[in-house]
Amino acid sequence: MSETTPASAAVEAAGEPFRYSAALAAEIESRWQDVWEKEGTFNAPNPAGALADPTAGDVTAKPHSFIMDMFPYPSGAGLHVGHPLGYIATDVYARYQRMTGHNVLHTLGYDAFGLPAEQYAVQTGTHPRVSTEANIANMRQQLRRLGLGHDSRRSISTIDPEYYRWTQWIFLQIFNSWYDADAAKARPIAELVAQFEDGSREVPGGRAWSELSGAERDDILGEYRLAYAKEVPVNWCPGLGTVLANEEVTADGRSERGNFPVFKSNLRQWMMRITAYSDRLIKDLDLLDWPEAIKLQQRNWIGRSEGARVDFAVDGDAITVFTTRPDTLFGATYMVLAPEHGLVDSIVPAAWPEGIREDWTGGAATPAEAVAAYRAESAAKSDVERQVDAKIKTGVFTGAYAVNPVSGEDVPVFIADYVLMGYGTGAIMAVPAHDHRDFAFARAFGLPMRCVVEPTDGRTENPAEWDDAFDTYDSVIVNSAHDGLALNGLSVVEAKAAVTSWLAEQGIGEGTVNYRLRDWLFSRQRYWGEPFPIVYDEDGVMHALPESMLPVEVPEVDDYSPHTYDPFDSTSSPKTPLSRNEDWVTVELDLGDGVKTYRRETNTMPNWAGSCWYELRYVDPVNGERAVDPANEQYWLGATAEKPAGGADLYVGGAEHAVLHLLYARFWHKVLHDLGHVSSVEPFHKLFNQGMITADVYRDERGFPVPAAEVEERDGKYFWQGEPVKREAGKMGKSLKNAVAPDEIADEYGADTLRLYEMSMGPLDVSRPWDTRAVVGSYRFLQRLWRNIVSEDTGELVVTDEPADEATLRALHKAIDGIRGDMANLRFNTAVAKAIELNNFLVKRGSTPRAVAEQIVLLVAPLAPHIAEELWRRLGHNGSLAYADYPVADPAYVVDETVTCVVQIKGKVKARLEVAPSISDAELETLALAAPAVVAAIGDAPVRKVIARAPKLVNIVTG
Ligand code: ANZ
Repeated sequence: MSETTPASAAVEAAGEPFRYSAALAAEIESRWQDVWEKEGTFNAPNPAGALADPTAGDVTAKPHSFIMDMFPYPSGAGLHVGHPLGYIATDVYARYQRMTGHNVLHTLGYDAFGLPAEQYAVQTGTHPRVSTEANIANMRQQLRRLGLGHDSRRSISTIDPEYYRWTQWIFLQIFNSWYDADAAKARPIAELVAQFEDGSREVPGGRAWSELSGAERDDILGEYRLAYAKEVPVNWCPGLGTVLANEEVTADGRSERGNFPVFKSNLRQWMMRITAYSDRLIKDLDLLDWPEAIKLQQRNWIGRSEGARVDFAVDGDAITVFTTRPDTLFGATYMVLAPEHGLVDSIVPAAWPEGIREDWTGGAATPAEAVAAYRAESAAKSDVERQVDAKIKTGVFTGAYAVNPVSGEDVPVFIADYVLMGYGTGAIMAVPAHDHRDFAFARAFGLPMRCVVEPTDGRTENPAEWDDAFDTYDSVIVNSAHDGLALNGLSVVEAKAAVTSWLAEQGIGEGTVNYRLRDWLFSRQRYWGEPFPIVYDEDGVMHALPESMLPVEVPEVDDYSPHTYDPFDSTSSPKTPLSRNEDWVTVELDLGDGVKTYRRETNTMPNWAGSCWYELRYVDPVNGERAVDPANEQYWLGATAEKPAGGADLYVGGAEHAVLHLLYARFWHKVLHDLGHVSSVEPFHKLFNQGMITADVYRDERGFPVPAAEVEERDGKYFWQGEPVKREAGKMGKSLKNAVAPDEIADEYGADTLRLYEMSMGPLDVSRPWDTRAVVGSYRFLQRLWRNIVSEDTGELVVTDEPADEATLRALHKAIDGIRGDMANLRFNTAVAKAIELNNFLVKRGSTPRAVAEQIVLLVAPLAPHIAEELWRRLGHNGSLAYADYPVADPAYVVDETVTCVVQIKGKVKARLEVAPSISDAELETLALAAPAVVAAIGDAPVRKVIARAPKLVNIVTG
């Protein structure tokens, strides 16, 4: 490295030879980034395999730390300053960890399959791979500029065939396994087949395994596999030609993208049996160091409810309901089925019963017509919309009556879309007196109500006089006795138990646990995703491809667009983009019984797939033999006393991933654990959610955002192109025209300033407003730091060789002590404040002893690594400080200085106390009165007056 590079020569020529300017920062930064890259400074050695480093010694003997960010989707818009907040924070932490002796794994990959690239391809004809790779290259460049210390050898991208080969391999592991509820773990499907074969497990349907055809066996195994294909109700969007996840459907039942109608339709889809893991996904949260709010969201999402199943007889059949309140069974005065419920058609009578209320029929001539019309209406609504309280009062009577099993009364059966097919059994017993939705529905349809839980809030037992349901658990049962069953006087809890066991005795119900969590819809009708490693033979029987045939690569095609239909044609069904490639779809393969013709599965995996296991690949990114070598997995992710379930040491990302990604990744990890592929039970030990960077949004009179950068302020009012605009707080982004690019700030001040500013804006987990004008504060700090060490005129060092005096050592060691604690606990904003304080102390002092200069450089190195490297070198060190020891405080200088306080009694000195200079009068008085010498001197004499003059004097008057 030469002293004067061409860039710094240009700076010198400009007349500010050695001032820390944007130009100097730019030169230092790019030079150090090159050094780091060339020397592989941030490459972390593995214990085994290709990334093992024989020169690194025994890495297993060293503490290690695996620090992860939620990896980005490489969008074409590039980054704004809000994106790297978390990446900078993890980098600061990773650098700190390296300097405290850890082997640190820190890298960043790309989550690169997904719809935007595919849509861009449809619009422009650019292949999604081309645009995605260009976006990745651009983002890499933007991130490199920030000086992030990533191990670039480990930066995977989910679209690399060498990566998705293993995504497909994991799919096969999941496909080829089942959940053994008795063992509470996944096991290979071959073990289930062996049980069916030897008769140790009864084959569903009662026939012998050997008598079944291949297709019949497939059907049975499909009921067990953890990945299975099944006809399920889905959100079908003909206008987009694809099935959508619930999250992609708006509250009014339209596609979030494109605003097309979405219909509920039954289609054959790939599913993942995540529900098998419900209990473990809840229980193991206790082992994780995650924000409580996120744990709670996961628990609620899984939604474990204890209750009962109850059969209501109807027309020779039975409707089974799920209820969490079996204690209120006597209060069930009607029933509701989800419109899609399978029993509806068979219970509907040919004609309406005599004297039927007109509003129960929906105006239809027959029950069948009423049902058909209502179904069509509700198919157009999303689940969210169906659950909105205000809209629950729609429904129609089916014309049928069921029998309440405890009271023996006939109760009318309705269909209404506030009951969802996907929850419980898709049927409810309605207890209007004690359930709010049922109350509203009963009021709307004039249905009877019976109070069965004694009101405790002063209301009467007559629901006709109520405004709303009474839903307490904390009361006793009333009006609930008939034949052999009497519940009156029992508490809710007692009554639940009594009813549940009575139902079981009668054979018409049982206690059960229900989960809100559904199996995961795992197929998409898209091009730009991982193909499934599945083919079908001529009989339509499904075959998993052997590992040797992976990866199944995304084929080259001319047309990526999904086949779309008339947006309102709910009877259409999707045709996948891949299915149009006959050459690819039809294959000749030898799957062990000679070459045969097969058809490939043409759905692709959802974009969640790649992010379900990337922590494992970071650990062993170039392994061609397996997804991850157990030795490497065990080393980086294995369980320890501090992380009982194992997992990455730190995972930083946005709280918006509280459920889907974080549940899916946990689920895959557990399956792989059960099957013996990984030792850890959980993927992420500590989770941290960074706050968002917000920014002012300016809107014109019509409410449209205007470019924030062009707004002028005059007398507290805001104007854009002369017109007044309104200011509000908002998210930073392109759509609100308030995005600030990191490159802009780096150009103006350097990347170190940007890093420092982002870290100093506030606590990491709190959202913070961006203020470009405030960035200069961080810049000035770095300038002062530079000036304390390097002459702006000559470029020579200005540090002195004198030893540091007591006051300087105190300032230094207090800063070290505080900053270490802040670094270890991700409190970077206060770490920055302490570094600034120390630096200001040195400014006031007028000169900087070399030993102190070295320490402050090391202290700020994780935050502003380029300037620190440069100063370190100028201070005479060779090579990078990335692995230098982080300063350690000398406790002798950390304890507060003390002053001597004199305690006098009646004017005579009786004791001397060493106290903190900041002590208050009251504290000092208490201390003085408790001092043994003082206690002895006072004896029995009454204390008349104490005058404390903190910190030096206490006068006690006795007698
Ligand atoms: C009778 C009853 C009486 C209920 C009462 C509640 C209060 P959680 O706790 O969320 O699991 N339910 C069951 N299946 C449903 C479905 N598919 N769609 C809509 N609602 C459904 O909720 C369980 C309760 O939600 C069940 O208990 C059932 O109403 C309703 F005083 O049964 B309950």
